[in-house]
Amino acid sequence: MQPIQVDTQIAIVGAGPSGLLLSQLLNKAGIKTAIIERSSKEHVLSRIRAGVLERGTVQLLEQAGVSDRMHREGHVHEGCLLSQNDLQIRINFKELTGASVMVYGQTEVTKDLYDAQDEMGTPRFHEVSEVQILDLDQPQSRVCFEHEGQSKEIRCDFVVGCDGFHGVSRQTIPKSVRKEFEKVYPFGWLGILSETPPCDEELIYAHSERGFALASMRNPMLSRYYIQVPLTDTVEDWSDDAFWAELKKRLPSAVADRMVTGPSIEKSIAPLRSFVSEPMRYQSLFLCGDASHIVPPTGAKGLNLAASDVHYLVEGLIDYYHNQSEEKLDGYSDRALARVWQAMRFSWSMTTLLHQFPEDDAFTQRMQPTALHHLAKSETARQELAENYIGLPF
Ligand code: FAS
Ligand code: PHB
Repeated sequence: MQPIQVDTQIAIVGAGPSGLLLSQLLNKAGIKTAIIERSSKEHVLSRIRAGVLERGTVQLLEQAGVSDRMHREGHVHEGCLLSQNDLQIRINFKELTGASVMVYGQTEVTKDLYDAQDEMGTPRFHEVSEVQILDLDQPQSRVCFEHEGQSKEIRCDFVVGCDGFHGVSRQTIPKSVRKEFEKVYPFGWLGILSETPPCDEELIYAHSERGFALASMRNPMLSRYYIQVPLTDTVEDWSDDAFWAELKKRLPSAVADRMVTGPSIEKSIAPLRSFVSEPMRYQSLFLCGDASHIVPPTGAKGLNLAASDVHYLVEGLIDYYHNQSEEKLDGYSDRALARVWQAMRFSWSMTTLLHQFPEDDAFTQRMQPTALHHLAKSETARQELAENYIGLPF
């Protein structure tokens, strides 16, 4: 039986932040899209992930017309803290760069994008399976999939893989074409969400001999905390009491003393890796976000890199459809990768600076507190960290 046909200009695989933001910006420019997503909308919205938006991402969400709730409920942060036992080092973004970041959860960004895409009436298929990306070397490409017991097919000009690290789109690029770079870290992040007031007004990235910890937040009554754990640990190994006790040992004592603890409403362990797959274009297929690259969350770059990829690709597709120029599309991969690698370096450097690496010798371990003490004394060093944290220009 013939598959049910859907014709559009851009087929998007994946309805996470990359896919939804790309679709929203293209639709606002009069470019038609259709999105397919492996999971249910509820499952996508149940994910607890990033928390910090760079200024470029905020501007892109404003351009997409989905920033009202973010400006109402998000929190502008003009700095963050790094700590080493009881030493607290404030990185004053505003003073050092003139910029700030927005603390507003990825879950909320995704919710706002879903609402906007529902208003646009953009075709979106959830809980699809058997996804195949075909005819990338033809004038019309095809994305075939199963949906609600039927075979369906999107015919389009271009396909954009926004399907994350475990998606199908990167694998569609022949291995002989792909060049991959990977560093897997020997630890993970155990994260919890608790309906408690944050322990500080700003984020605290904590170095301690016991391991890394991060104190973050979502709103004045919703805190997000992480501690570095061995890869062999599971969520079941960590009771709430054990988590709170360990977290307090890794944060400055003044912070630990004022911390309000409570039951976790979400608890998960995420592995950490640095990964890049080049190129980000193959014939009529483009990759955006985690489909092409993964950063350890230490630099709060994952979601923000997805945003800059989308920005570059939208510029290219608007030039193609509105000005019949392919120049920016041809330059997409190199342009996006240049910024990806800068974020890779920063995320790797923050991870290396702040985590305990079991294999490190005593000398290397001494380099971490030494670097942190330099950061405490050197405005230049703090400025370098600040300009990367708030986000390099798109
Ligand atoms: P996503 O992975 O978010 O979305 C991809 C979508 O494609 C998913 O909905 C998936 O279901 C779908 N998909 C996959 N295969 C498919 C197929 N074959 N067909 C159709 N759909 C398919 N970043 C930070 O900045 N800070 C953090 O603290 C942070 N924590 C994270 C914790 C975890 C556990 C993970 C996995 C990531 C974390 N990240 C963090 C990074 C994260 O925020 C990503 O950068 C962000 O989700 C990237 O968005 P997308 O590129 O849309 O990929
Ligand atoms: C978060 O709040 O989830 C968060 C914030 C900053 C990071 C990583 C995670 O670097």
